[in-house]
Amino acid sequence: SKSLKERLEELIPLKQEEIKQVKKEHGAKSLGNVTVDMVYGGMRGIKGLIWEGSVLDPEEGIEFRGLTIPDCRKRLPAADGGEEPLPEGLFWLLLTGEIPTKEQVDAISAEWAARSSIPSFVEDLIDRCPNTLHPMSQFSLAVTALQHDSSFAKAYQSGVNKSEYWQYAYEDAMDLISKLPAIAGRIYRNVYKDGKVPSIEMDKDYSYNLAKILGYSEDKDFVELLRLYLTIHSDHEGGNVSAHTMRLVGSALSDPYISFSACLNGLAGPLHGLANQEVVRWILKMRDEIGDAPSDETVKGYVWKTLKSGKVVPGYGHAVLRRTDPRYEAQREFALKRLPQDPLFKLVSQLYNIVPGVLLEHGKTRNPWPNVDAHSGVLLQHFGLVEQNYYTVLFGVSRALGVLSQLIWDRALGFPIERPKSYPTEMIRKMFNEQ
Ligand code: FAM
Repeated sequence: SKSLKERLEELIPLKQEEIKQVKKEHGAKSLGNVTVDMVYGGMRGIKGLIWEGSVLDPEEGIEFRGLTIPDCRKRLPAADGGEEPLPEGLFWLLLTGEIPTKEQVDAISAEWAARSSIPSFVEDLIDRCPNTLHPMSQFSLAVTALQHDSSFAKAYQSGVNKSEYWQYAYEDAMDLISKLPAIAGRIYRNVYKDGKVPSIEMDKDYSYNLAKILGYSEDKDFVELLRLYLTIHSDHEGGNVSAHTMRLVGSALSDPYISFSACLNGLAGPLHGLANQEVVRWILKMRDEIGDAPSDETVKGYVWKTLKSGKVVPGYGHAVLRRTDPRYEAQREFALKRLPQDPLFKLVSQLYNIVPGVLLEHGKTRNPWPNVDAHSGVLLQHFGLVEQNYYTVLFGVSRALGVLSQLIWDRALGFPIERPKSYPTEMIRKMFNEQ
């Protein structure tokens, strides 16, 4: 059967042709009106990006190349003896739009393991970070340092033809994804353990190896959780902060490493990927204040206290979604099956019954339902990975699959440098006062 790169090579000219046709037929049509409110409102609702891998519907949630999360859990290959999809398969799906065979997925696992070692200067760099430097900052700086070996940057310097850019972007993307467990694992071991980093097993899948390097691979349920986790956090269409940062920085032909490092810095914001850390902090604080088995009324009081002190309830709300995040639902299903009695999971469930009502009564939040981050942390806590400042690193490992697959397409399709128009407020006033 075909390798991923061979299949991609076949698909690229077809997509280039399709886009040529779409532009010819529909190029001059309008995708909608842009109001002044939208421009001040974080560009919410402005249709301004092409993103092939996934699309987010406010009601249906995320679809990866047309597959919902339940579809992916059913149809993507699982590990031998496992149930959850292997993220290797999701990566194949994101890149090609096709569901790979188990054999193709195994080939990706083997390739990623084979490319996994990191240069010793990057190890030294991570080792020299103080334990007090946030894991996301360490992650981002290690990824930047990997740029040392970027084939894309070298090819650009040597003046390669732009029709070949995607091939170098592909090689960098594969290398970078492969090296993330070694980086993420080293940061974890340095900050929270004794700094000794176990080696990767060449005949094991990506999630197993990440679990091993973190120190949790003996628990099969944890490895399964990681497979699910890495699959569902991968992609969430193009406009979210991390994905859009990747697109924007990559559009200057910055190589995949420094583009992804920028993406990670966006993910590290508390309104975006860092929310998973914030959720656990907030729940543990709640437990300290009101105990393990609080009444609904006491929980309600705690939520109101958060809102009245001018803070957000982390893990709730979404810029696009208008229902419970299917990524939350998938994690809830996992918990109901494998850890139904876990006390923190019970608190999370209780919050699910209470927070949306409070947010509705509060009356500001457009979407009162939980997002992905409301659930992920308590699952990790259950398996002993209790260091919440580390959680966004795992989100970052997963997000690499989505943003790097799109970056390869960006280069294959010759997408131009991004350059939207901006105005000062004074010009907006003049523009309309004079009409
Ligand atoms: N708690 C309290 N207030 C909230 C809220 C929440 N969970 N979610 C939204 N609001 C407020 C929001 O701050 C805004 O207030 P102001 O008018 O005073 O500025 C108002 O409700 C309207 O906001 P919105 O239109 O409903 O949401 P946005 O599209 O502006 O923002 C989020 C979306 C996700 C940034 C926002 O819901 C939020 O801050 N949630 C908590 C943080 C969080 O969980 N982020 C993770 C999102 C996740 F899916 C991810 O990116 N990984």
